[in-house]
Amino acid sequence: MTKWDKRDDMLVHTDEPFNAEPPTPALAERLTTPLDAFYSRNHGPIPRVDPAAWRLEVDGLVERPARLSLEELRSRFPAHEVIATLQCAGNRRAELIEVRDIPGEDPWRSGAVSTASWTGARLSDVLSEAGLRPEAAHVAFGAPDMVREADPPQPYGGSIPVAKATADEVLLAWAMNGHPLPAVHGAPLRAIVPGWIGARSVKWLDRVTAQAEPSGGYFQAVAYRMLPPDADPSRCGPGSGIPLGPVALTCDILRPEHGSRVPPGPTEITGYAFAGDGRGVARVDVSPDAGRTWTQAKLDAPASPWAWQHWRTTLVLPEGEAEIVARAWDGAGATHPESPAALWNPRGYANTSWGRLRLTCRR
Ligand code: MTE
Ligand code: MO
Repeated sequence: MTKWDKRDDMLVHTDEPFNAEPPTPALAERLTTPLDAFYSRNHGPIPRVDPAAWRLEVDGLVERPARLSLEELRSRFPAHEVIATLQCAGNRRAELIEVRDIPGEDPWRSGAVSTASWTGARLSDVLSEAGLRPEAAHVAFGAPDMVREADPPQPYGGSIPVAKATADEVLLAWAMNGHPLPAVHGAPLRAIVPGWIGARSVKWLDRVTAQAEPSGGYFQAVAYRMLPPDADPSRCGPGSGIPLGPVALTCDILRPEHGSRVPPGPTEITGYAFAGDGRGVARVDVSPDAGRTWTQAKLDAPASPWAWQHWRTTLVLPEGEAEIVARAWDGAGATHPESPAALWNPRGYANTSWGRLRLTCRR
């Protein structure tokens, strides 16, 4: 085990702050990702929060502000379990960097996506006990981890609109795959915003604020926004670009591992597709020859509207170099772009291009 109880073969982008992703075959085995393989994305140092001293402040545009201990949260509100996939907006940035460099951002490969069953109280239950005022349009999340890279340095945070905050699937979670939340994943409590970019699922959550406007903090107003390709991020002020929320339809290949060598002949290809905000995946197509011919994959039924769906197919691969691609379709008959070049953006977010796997087929 390496740092933070992760498996030895994690690809660690940076130690401080800790940013690590598993090799993708580790994501193919089970619907829910084992804790030691779950990716972790951190902007600052991982705080060690004393659960006995910790309190959640509920404030802002509410009738009855509250200060809740973990015990109060667990005893006063019914516990719910939601199987949800977290995907970092920077997942697969490495492929965007191949198109054009993205200085200062980690080159995440295909492993910044994982799924867990989360247990906690519904944010909507906590908000209705506090009494949301009609002017409340957004719910902001606060955390104690100071991020030096932010401009100006500030604790991590973000917000979601009230419509999402009061939806049944959004949790204040204290458990992950049936275990108490590990420190690296936000102990004692984190927000889980299923179907939205991982950045909104704020860890070490200590404040929930109802407000009229989205969070003005760096991670909502400046980062995690889709800038136009000709923008210079260092000159883009707060509010530039498209704020990222729901995850766009995407599909990727998990096994065999990218760049590996397999014998020619029948090869099982496994991957996932995910349609973000509860939309569901209707079909996955896989091509053994970079998109000239296609075959339909066998797609698992969704375990939850908020979780990825695994798929598999067997392709007969000839000797030589193979380029396998995979794409998904949603219930509206929409699919996603073929190439990372079609999606390149200055901060390297939301690369939802076709899953692409290069293999060497040799005995
Ligand atoms: N919450 C805090 N307090 N600090 C952070 O740096 N990173 C966010 C989000 N919540 C972050 C945070 C991002 S960008 C992602 S993708 C997810 O946490 C990653 O969650 P994980 O580390 O549990 O996989
Ligand atoms: Mo992220």
